[in-house]
Amino acid sequence: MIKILFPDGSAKEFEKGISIEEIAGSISSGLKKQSVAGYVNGELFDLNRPIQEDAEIRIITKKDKEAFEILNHSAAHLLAQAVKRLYPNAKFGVGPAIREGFYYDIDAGEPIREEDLEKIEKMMKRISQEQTVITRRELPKTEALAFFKDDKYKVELITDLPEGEIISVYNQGDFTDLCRGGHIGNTKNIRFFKLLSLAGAYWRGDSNREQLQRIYGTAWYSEEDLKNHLLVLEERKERDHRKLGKELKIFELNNDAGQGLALWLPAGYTVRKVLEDYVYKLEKKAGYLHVSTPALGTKRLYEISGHWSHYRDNMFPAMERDGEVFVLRPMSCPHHMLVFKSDLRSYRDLPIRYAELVTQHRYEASGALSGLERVRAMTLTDAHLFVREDQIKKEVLDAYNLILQAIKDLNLEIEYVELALRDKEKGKFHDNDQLWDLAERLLKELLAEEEIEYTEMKGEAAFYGPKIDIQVRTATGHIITMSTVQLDFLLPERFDLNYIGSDGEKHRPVVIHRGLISTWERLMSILLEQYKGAFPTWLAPTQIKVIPVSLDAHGAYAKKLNDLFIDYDFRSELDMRDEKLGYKIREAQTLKVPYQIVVGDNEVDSNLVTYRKFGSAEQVTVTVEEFLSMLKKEVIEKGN
Ligand code: TSB
Ligand code: ZN
Repeated sequence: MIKILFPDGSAKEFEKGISIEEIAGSISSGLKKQSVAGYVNGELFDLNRPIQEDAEIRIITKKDKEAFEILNHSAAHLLAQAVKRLYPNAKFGVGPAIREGFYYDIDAGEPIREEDLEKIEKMMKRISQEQTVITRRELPKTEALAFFKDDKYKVELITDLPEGEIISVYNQGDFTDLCRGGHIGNTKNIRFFKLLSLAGAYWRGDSNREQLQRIYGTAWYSEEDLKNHLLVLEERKERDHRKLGKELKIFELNNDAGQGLALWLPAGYTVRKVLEDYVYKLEKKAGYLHVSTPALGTKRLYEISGHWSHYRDNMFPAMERDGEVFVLRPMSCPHHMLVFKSDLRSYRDLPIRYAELVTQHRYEASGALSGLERVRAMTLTDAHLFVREDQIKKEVLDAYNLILQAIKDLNLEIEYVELALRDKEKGKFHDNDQLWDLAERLLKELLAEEEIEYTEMKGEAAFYGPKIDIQVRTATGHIITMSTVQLDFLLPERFDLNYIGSDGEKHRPVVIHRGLISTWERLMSILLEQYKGAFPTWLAPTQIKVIPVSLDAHGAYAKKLNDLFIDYDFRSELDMRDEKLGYKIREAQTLKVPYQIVVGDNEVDSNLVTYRKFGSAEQVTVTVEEFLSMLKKEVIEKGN
């Protein structure tokens, strides 16, 4: 007999060799149905694995978060088994569970095509219906190597395992895989799954090694859960800014222009201009001064700042002409330091806040590029604030609040705030401990005083100082930085910046770097995804589309309206093409134009405007004056 201790502190005796499944069954048949695995003395055990000694156990049920991973890991095995049946020469890399499902890296001996996924999925269903028991076996390394001798990838994985480690394999009928576990007890329990996509993946992530094919899928415990998840995926695809950017003609990426070097199309550029004006006014009200500095600088400038030693991997290579060496700037901070240095400064002049829409270039790895979200040429809503030490907290807070204001005006959702700190172990940061401690302490104090919730991220700081980053979630589910406030004691020292204090002595200012609403590129990706392409009226590339029912009968009045709207500074377009009315309306709909105005007899006869708001089926008829004042109010209030 062995003694089993439960999480609630109770204990019970069982026959040696009892399994989690049997223990669950002895408690209730409901629990048995819900259980998927268990922890035995902290070790993950499959349902049917015999327990040989006294143990503390915790039963994992379908509701526990581990359960999803166990199911999806098992689904990966099921996928491999199905592939092996269809492609007998297939060899397998790794097949883990991931956040929303699973994948398996496969060398099938011949290319698997997108349309083959269906037949693989069918085979998985068939194996599931065969109701094969999944069992674990442990063997010594030499035996494992012999067993997998025909699969070079598995042989490599086993060879890399430490000597003496127990190697476990899982068998389900005609298929055995190297695996740590845990698993579902029977293929019949993997019922609700879907194969999603196919991608290339290098063996061990190394681009010099074999290229395998990665099949992604997802598995759930109920049909409803699976359905809901597929809906979420569908919705995400619809929201992806790369798709929306194409449909709405916002931007273009062309490999001849260069990877990550985006072209702004007329509609995209229009939105960008509106945002430029918006940012300019917002900053003017907050006491910023606007400057303009070049995208090219000497390499020397970036050696002085420290970018060349700490940030060079992110820069395009230097270029030489007539003995002078230049770089495309990755950041504007050094230029703004020189702007500060262009004059003598007194304590009464501070704070000085220089803002610029900074065009800059960064060498991002080609694999990291993603639509407009991560690019190589970008224009940042940048600013550098030069402040006295006694002004640090107020200026950081004001900058932070200005960011919040902009985010509110844009109606964007923040995922969370991050405090990015240095990681001493890593070499990419400047090494003055005293300055780091001071800067990090000040930001932490400020966040605590203002009761701002945040997550700490070690190692994510800039090389010159810690940052407060505002994070958003993208349609594909990952997190990116939108806005940032950064505290920097280093660059003022590197550039030997001074101001004359009230004591008549020289003092060092402190620099605050601020990214207001990211770069136009990243911001556009965020806006497209969060608005699902439907810009609010104040931002919409085209705010009004005027469509006459008949060109002859209504064209003249339609033109009169369109001219009037333009005179009133609205972005209005007249559609006088010789196309069917239905076609024109559908097109305005696809472009998500906020106001569609269809001009017919009624409008011409009584000087009226009939509009339909994007997203609403209702047609509303008003006087021209009413329409103008309604729209004006909407734009000023940045409403929809
Ligand atoms: C705020 N020197 C500071 C500046 O003064 C700076 O450059 N900080 S940064 O490196 O954090 O970048 C500022 C912002 O640019 C980031 O918060 C992010 O929103 C945006 N950004 C960074 N890299 C890219 C990229 N490759 N593509 C698009 N946007 C980017
Ligand atoms: Zn900066």
